[in-house]
Amino acid sequence: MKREDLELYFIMGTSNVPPQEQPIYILEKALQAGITMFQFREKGPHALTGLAYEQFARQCQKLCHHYHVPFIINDDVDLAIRLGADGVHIGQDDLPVSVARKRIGDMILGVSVHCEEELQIAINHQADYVGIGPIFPTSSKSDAQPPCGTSFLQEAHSLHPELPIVAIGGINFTNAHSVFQTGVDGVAVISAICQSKDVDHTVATFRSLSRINK
Ligand code: TZP
Ligand code: MG
Repeated sequence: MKREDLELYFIMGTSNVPPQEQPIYILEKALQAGITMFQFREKGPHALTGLAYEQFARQCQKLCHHYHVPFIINDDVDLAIRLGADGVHIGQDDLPVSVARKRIGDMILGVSVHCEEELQIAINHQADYVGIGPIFPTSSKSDAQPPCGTSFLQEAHSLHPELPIVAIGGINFTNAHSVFQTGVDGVAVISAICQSKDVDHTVATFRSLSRINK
């Protein structure tokens, strides 16, 4: 993967989208507007299952492919292999990084980390990038750890300048600048895009905030 792909990483599942909206349309608007990576994260109370889950994943994959944006699957290594996704993202409660790496070969592997020890394990097992967060309070992940602020981002980036890092959790226009200032490669967002009244404007604003700090 290119580290620029992390600049504006959009994550979405059915539960993240307001009831009057169609998830696939939000993804298409976000792709048209210029998101740089997409993660399929089908979790929570209204999550699809079975065939509907897989069909929705395939639809999202097709759209991402059309816009040349990497398509990453959250947690579900089997689905990622079956679909030939561009990559997988796992957290600390999923399968071990070493096992995921063996199973997916050279697909992109992203790992959520919260401390230096987890970071080092991810690096040792050839994670392609790490996600750090929640940086700020978030209502999109019910089992999120307490917000950690930007200091660990700064530390991780200075200790491992070669490692692609994306920040996640509660990131919006007001606080994105403080995140980009740490030198990380990008921001991952759910609600900022899923709940946006103007996805074009939202995407363009995040991308210009990123450029200001380059
Ligand atoms: N992991 C840590 S925070 C989070 C995930 C998946 C949710 C981010 O969503 P939002 O709406 O951008 O705060
Ligand atoms: Mg997970």
